[in-house]
Amino acid sequence: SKKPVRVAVTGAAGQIGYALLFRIASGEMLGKDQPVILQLLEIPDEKAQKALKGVIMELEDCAFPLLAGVIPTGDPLVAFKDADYALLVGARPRGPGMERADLLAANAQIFTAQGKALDKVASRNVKVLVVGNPANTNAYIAMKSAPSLPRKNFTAMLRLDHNRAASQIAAKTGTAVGDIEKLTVWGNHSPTMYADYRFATVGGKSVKDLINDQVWNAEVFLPTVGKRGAAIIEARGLSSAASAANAAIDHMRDWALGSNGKWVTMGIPSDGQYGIPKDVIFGFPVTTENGEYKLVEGLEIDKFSQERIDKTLKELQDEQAGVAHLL
Ligand code: NAX
Repeated sequence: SKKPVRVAVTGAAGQIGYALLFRIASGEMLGKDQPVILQLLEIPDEKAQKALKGVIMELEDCAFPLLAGVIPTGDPLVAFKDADYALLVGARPRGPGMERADLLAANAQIFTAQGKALDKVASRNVKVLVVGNPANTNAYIAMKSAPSLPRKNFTAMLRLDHNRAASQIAAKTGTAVGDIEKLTVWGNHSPTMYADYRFATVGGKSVKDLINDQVWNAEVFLPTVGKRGAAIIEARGLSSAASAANAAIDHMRDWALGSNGKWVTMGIPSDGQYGIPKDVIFGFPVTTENGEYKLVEGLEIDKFSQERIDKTLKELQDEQAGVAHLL
């Protein structure tokens, strides 16, 4: 049987953690033949560590055959030790009266420390997914704080936006969501993201031709996908958790095991393609194979799309500028 791999998860006692850990331990992320050791980070605070213990008791009670060990900790150097995968879910949420700059600064501190810890102790091939918001900028900070690790190891989660877009398109066209291909979401994980179905197909047919309604695209589809997180909070009284955990599983599974030629969306450090400056962590269409992602290049960007891409890029560059003095 295979040697266990080490999967670090931060914010492990939070609501996404609770929807995520059991699926990783059951083999849904890395395969039903891949044993895992979970290395779970929570803030050192007594209450958080106690809640984490409770989650671990439940993990034990699942008797997952693939779960080869669980390490709870309040120390990033322990959590990331030899980690093959790191899912950075824990982040500082915006509190009452907190300004955007305060939020950026609080998270810059967390992701600088975690980036440094990854740099020091993680596997040199560690695959990092940042879920905690602002996800793209947090991934950028972690990447910049880990200079001895390859830049390409750092990614941010745009997959929830991708999956939300796919679901809206399936509903609009009366098709099965699993049949939709070549969809992508450009940019920041925020309401400025640009979900782009111009290249998408369903059952071999063009989604754009099937919908054939630019007003729906601009005035219904994009706002619905962009504001979906807020709509979930409004309905549930809590932010998306199961769907976020599901997207994290999708992102890591495809990265590790391959997408079989299918396009998926990942937030990855730009190398300058599509006019996105180097190092900006941007949502792009990629395919994945043999543990590597590959950007889908050469897509035509029309005027409408360019405006959307410029807008989401500007927001990301403003966020980057807001943390530049902290790096
Ligand atoms: P919760 O508040 O339920 O859980 C977060 C957990 O992280 C808490 O238990 C907290 O103690 C812990 N934590 C905070 N700072 C930490 C640190 N420095 N080290 C280790 N643990 C730390 O939030 P949850 O609903 O689980 O959401 C987690 C993050 O995901 C939030 O930042 C949220 O905004 C973000 N999201 C990102 C999404 C995406 O698509 N990229 C979608 C869903 C979600 O909103």
